[in-house]
Amino acid sequence: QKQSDEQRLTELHDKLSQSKRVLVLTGAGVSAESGIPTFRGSTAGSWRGFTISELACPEAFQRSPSQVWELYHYRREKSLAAKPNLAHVAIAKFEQFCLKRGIDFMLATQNIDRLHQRAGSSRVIELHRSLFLVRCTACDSVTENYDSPICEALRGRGDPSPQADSTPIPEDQLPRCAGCSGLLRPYVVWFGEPLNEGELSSVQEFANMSDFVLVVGTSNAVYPAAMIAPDARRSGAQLAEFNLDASCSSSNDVSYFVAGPCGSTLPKALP
Ligand code: BJW
Ligand code: ZN
Repeated sequence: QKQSDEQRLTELHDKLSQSKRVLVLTGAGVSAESGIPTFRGSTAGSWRGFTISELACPEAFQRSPSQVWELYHYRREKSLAAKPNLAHVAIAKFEQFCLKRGIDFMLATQNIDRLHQRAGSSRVIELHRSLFLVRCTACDSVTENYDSPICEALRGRGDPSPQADSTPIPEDQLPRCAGCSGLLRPYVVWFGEPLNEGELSSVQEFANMSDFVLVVGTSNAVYPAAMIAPDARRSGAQLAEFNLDASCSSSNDVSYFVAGPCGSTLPKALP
């Protein structure tokens, strides 16, 4: 069994080097080995006992901008302190390999932590945007923001334990727009909000013309990202999936399922 797993990996490695077009689609599992908790599955984190769908929505921000900012402040600081792991590095190296060989390559991630870019990936489509983008709720201007902390009132806040101080921070002390002083929000894609249509369709088109789609560290529970691989499969792409847990498959028609931590499996599979 062990030997045949190795043989499958070698076979996948060879097929990838002979491909013309490859899409890599990643989710939270790719950052798990950097110490960033996932949303679902055995590596899931929790924040004050809430589920992600309770807080990652416009209604939660309307109800309590302080609470939602505490959560995103916590995740910004955690991501800034984290380092890319061997899976991020293997993907960045694979992009360079593809560039040299004339293989068309695209990386689309659901992650908002920017660890792919920090590992050296240069063309990254951030389907759910980024922890380091903010948008003004008054004038709609979007800016990049790496301040740590993002505002003084959030310093030391955001502790994930249910016993943490959750006294609301007054709105005028939350992150504000430099232009119009309106309230800023994290510019990530919350439930019920559309993904960037142009970016999504460019990923879908690319996927549907790919020889291979590599699905890495995602539970495939969130749409429309969860449709990309099964759609590509119907258009003729082969799927290779990398997950700790075999029950997370994106499609029942995966050519290669590689179980295990992707920081160990990806470096073996990717040329
Ligand atoms: C490892 C590992 C290791 C661990 N190695 N593996 C169709 C059907 C039903 C519902 C819908 C539908 N279409 C739309 C919806 C509604 C909704 C939705 O999908 N709901 C589902 C819950 C059913 N979708 C939306 O609302 C989307 N918007 C939309 O559709 O808009 C339509 C619209 C059009 C026009 C006008 C208005 C609206 C938006 C979805 C946005 C999701 N955003 C979040 C949070 C925001 C950013 C943030 O705070 O982070 O994005 S949700 C959260 O889940 C986050 C993630 O990107 C996303 C996906 O999670 P991911 O990456 O798969 O992580 P996990 O934790 O689920 O899985 C980790 C996996 O890794 C596990 O499998 C582990 O086993 C594995 N793993 N360690 C390898 N070391
Ligand atoms: Zn503004």
